[in-house]
Amino acid sequence: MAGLVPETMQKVTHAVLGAREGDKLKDLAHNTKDISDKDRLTTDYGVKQATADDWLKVAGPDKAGPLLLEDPFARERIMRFDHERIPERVVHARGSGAFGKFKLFESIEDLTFAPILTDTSRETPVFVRFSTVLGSRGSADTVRDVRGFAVKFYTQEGNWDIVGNDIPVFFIQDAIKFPDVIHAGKPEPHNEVPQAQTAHNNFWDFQFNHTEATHMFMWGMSDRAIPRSFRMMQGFGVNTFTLINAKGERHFVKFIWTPELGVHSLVWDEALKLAGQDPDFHRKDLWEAIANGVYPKWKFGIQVVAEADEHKFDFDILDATKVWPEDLIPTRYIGELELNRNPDEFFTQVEQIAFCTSHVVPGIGFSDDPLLQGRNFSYFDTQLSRLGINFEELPINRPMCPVMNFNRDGAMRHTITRGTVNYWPNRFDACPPASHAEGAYVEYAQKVAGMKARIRNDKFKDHFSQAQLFWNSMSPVERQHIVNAFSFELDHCEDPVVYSRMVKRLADIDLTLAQTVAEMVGGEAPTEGRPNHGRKAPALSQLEFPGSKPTIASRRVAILIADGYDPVAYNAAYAALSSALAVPLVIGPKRSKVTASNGSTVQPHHHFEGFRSTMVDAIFIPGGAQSIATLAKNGRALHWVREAFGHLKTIGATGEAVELVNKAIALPSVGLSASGEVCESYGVVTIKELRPESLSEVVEIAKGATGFMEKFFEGIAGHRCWERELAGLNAQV
Ligand code: HDE
Repeated sequence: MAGLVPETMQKVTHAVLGAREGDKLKDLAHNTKDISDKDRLTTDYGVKQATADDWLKVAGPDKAGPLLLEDPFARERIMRFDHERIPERVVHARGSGAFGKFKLFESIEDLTFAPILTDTSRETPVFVRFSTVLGSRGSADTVRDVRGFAVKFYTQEGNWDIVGNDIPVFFIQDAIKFPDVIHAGKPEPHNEVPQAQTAHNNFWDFQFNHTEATHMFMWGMSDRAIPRSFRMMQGFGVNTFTLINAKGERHFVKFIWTPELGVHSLVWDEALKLAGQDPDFHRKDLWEAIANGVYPKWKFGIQVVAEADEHKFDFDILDATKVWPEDLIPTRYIGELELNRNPDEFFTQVEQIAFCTSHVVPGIGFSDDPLLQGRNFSYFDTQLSRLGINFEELPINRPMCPVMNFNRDGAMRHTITRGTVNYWPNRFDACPPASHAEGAYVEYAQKVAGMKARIRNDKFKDHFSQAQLFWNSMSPVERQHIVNAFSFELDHCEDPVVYSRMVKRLADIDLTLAQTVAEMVGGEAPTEGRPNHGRKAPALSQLEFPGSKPTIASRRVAILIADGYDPVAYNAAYAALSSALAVPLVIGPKRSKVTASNGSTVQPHHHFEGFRSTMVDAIFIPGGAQSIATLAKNGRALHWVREAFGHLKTIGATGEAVELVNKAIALPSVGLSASGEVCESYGVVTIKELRPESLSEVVEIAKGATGFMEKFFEGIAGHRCWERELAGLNAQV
C-alpha cells in the first residue's frame, strides 16, 4: 500500500464532508461563524483593516484624490461586491426556505427497502425551499402562479430530493416542451413585460395551441395559485417514481405533502394588493411562524400502483398532466415533515441549495414518465451553470454520509483528497465500487422494448377529461373564483385572437364557464361545448378538503384602536388571542402611545397607513365612545373595515364598534346588533360588552370556551366567511 494511506483518506472524508450520524445543523456548524463586537474587520486573506471608509489616495487639505490602484483593501471590497450575484434560477428564482425534520410513523417495507421509508426510529434532517415559478428573484410573493415545494432529505444513504409543486399536475407531458411553456409564461421578449404574471398574450396563446396544458391551467386559475401561506399548501411530487422492495418487486408511486393547517388561499383582490403592500408576505409569514414556535407540519403520503396494474386505468399513470384520483388510488399517509428552524443566511442556504430530481436513494427509483426523465437531465445541468461543477460541496448541499470518488478538480474545488491515485481500478484497490450488501444503488432490471421514435401512446392524447373532472369537483365558490381568474387574465390579453380562441377552448371544459368568461372579456360566446362526463373527485376541492383541524394558531388578528378605547374588551381579546397562539397586532391612527378610557396606554404595532387589512386574517374592534368617534372620522380606518369585509374576513366588534362596522360596510341586510347576547351575521361577531371579570375568565376565553370569543375564533379558524360571498355582499362594499 505504499503511497496511499486509506485511513487518512477515511479521516479526510469525514472531517471535510460531515459525519455519518448527527444532524445537518451540526454539520453546517463547521462552516458557520457568528459575527460580534469581538470581531475585527479583516481582508479575505486575514489582514486587519484600519478603515472601511477611505480609499488610499493622494490627498491633502484642499485636494480630494486621486485614488491609488495599489490599495488592496479597497480593490478587494469593490471586486468582491461586483461579483456578488450569481445567475438566478431560470425558473423558481424567487423562494424562501427552512430547516426541519422528517419522521416516518409507518414502515412501508412491503414496498421499499429504503431505510428512510422503513425505519420508524429515524429522524431525517431536511431543508425545504418554497418558490414561485415565473417571477425573478425580486418579484412579489403573492402573484398568481404555481408554487414550488422542494424537499432535500439528508439521509444516511445520501441525499434524496423531492422537487415538487403545490399543484399535482403539469403543463406538458414531455420534457422537450419545457423551454416553450416557460418562454410563453415569462415576460414577453420584445419589452420584458409583464413580470411574474400569466396575464398576457403569449401565455394564453401557448395554452390554446397546446391542448395538453388544459388540465394544468384550470388548476392555475383556481385558488391553489394564490396560497395564503406556504404553510397552508399541499405539495406534490407530480411525477411518477417507483419503490423497490427487498423481494425485488416494483411499485409506481406518487408523493404528497398535506399541511396540518389545511389548504387555504388569499382572495384575488388581496393578492394583487399585497404584491405592492408587502411583496415579501409569504417569506415573512414562514419566518414569523417558525420564529414564534408555531412550526408548520405536513403529513407525507404515497399513492401506490402495483407494476401489474400499470395499464388498468383510463389515463396513463406516467402522464404528468393527470392526477391519480383518490377514489381509485387512495393516499396512504406514512410520515410527517416539520419545519422548525429559520436559515442563518439566505444566500448560502436558500439561494445555494441545489435540488435534482435524479437524487434518489437505494429503494427508490424513476419511472418512464417522459417529463421526469427530462427533469433528471435538466436539474443537474442547471446547477452546473448556476453554481459550478463543485456545487455538491457547498455546505447546504453536501450529504451527511461519507462521499468519496474520483471526480476531481474544477473551479472552486474545496475537498483536498490525499493519495496518489485518482482513477478506478487502481493498484491499491482504493475506493472500489460498493456491493449490493454494502448499500450500493442497483438499478431495477426493467425490461424495455419498443420502437425508437418520437411518439406518445394514445392515452396521453386525452387532454380534456381530467380538466372536466377538476371543474366538476369544485364547490360553487371555487368555480366563481375560476371564472373571475379567467376574466382577469384574458382581460389583460390585448390580442383578440388570443382571448377569442381561449374562450372557445373553455367550452371543451364547460359551456357555461366559456359563455360567462366570453361575456366578461369580449369574446364571442360559444354555443356548443364538449360533452361532460360528469365524474367528480372530491379531494381536488380545497374547500371540501378533509382532514385538517381548524385552528387560529399563527393567524394574524388586527385590533383597531384610538384614544378612549375600551381597555377591558381590548385586554380580553389580546390575552385570548395570544394564548391561542394567534398573533394580535394593534393598529392605531399613529404608532405613538394610545390612551384607553381608564388612562392606561398601549403602543400600537403599526398605524393605519403603514399596515393594511390585507396583511391580517381577521380584525377585532373594541368599543369606547371616544375611540369609535375618532375611527369613524378616519377614512383609512373605515377602509380597513370595508376591505376586511370585502375580503371575507371575520370581524369582531364590541359596544360602540358595532356601529363603526355598520357605517363602514353600509349594508343594512347584514343586520348587526350590539345586544347583551353574542350575535353573528355573515362572519361579523358582535356583543355589547366583553367583560371578563377575572384572569381565570380570560383563560377560559382563551380556550374558546365562552360565547363571543368562541364564535370569533370559529370564524378565524374557518379562514373566510364564504356565505358573505355566496350572498354577493363582498362585491357591494
Ligand atoms: Fe422544475 N426546474 N422543471 N419543475 N422545478 C427547476 O432547477 C425543469 C417541473 C421545480 O427550490 C430548475 O435548480 C424541467 C415540474 C421546483 O431550487 C430547472 C421541467 C415540477 C424547482 C428545472 C420541469 C418542477 C424547479 C431551475 C420539465 C413539479 C425549484 C433551477 C421537464 C414537480 C427548486 C433549478 C428550488 C427548478 C427544470 C418541470 C418543480 C431548470 C426541464 C413538473 C420546485 O432545472
